[in-house]
Amino acid sequence: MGALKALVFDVDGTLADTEMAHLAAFNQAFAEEGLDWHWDVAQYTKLLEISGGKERMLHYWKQVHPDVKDIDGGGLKDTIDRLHAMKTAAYEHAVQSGAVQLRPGVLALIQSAHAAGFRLAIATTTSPVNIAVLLRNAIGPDWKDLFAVIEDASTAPKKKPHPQVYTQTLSRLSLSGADCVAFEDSANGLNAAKSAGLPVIVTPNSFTAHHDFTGALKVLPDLSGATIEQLRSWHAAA
Ligand code: XBP
Ligand code: MG
Repeated sequence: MGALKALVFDVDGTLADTEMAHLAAFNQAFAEEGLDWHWDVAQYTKLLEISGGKERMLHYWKQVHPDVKDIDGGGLKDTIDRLHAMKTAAYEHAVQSGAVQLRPGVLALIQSAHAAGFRLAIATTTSPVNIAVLLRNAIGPDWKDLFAVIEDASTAPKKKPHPQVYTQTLSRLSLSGADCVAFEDSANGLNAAKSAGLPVIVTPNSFTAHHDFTGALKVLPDLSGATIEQLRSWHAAA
C-alpha cells in the first residue's frame, strides 16, 4: 500500500448523529401531507437499511400498500418528491436551529488533515442542502474550501451499498481506493467504500451499532483523539 493521500467522509451518522433529526423531519412531512404514517425509532432503525430518503419512503410505501401497482408511475413519484421536499425543508430548519452537532473528533481531524496537506472528500447519499446546512453551521461559510470533492445524492443516484458515490469520488480525485481512507458509520457505507477499494474506519452510532462491520480497517467508538499519525499507520497496515 502506498502513502495515504486522501480522507473520504460519509455525512449522516459519521460527521454527525443526524438520524434523529432526519426521523423527526420525515414524520413532520408525513403530518404536513395529511398521512397517518409515523415512524418510531425501532422502525426507523430498520428502515435505515434502505439508503436515501426517497428510496426509504418508497420502500415503506410498498410495505404498507403492497397493492399499489404504479410504483414508477407519475402520481407516486410526485408524492414521494413532494414529501421529500417537505422533509428536506424540515431537516434544514432543525439543523439551522442547532439540533445537530458534529461527532467528537470530527472537526479536529478534518482541520489537522487539511493542514497536513491531505485531500478531503465527501461521499454521501444525502441531499446537497443537508450537507451545506450541517457544515456551514459547524465550520462556517467557507466550509467548501476544505473539500476537494463532494459527491452526493445529486451526482450519484445509485445509493450505498452501491459503490458509485465512491468510484466517482476516486475518479474526481484521480486516486485509487488504496490511496485513501473512508469514514463510515453503517454496513451499507462500509460495503460501498470497500467495493470501491477503500480501507474503511467505522464509527458506529445508536442506529448502526448492530450492523456487521466485517472487513473494516478499524471500528472505533468515535474519532476523538484520532491523529494523522495513527491514520497513516492504520492505512499502512491495511
Ligand atoms: C444516509 C441516508 C440519507 C439520510 C436522508 O446514508 O440514507 O438518506 O437518511 O437523507 P449514508 P435524504 O450516511 O450511508 O450516506 O433524505 O436527503 O436522502
Ligand atoms: Mg452514514
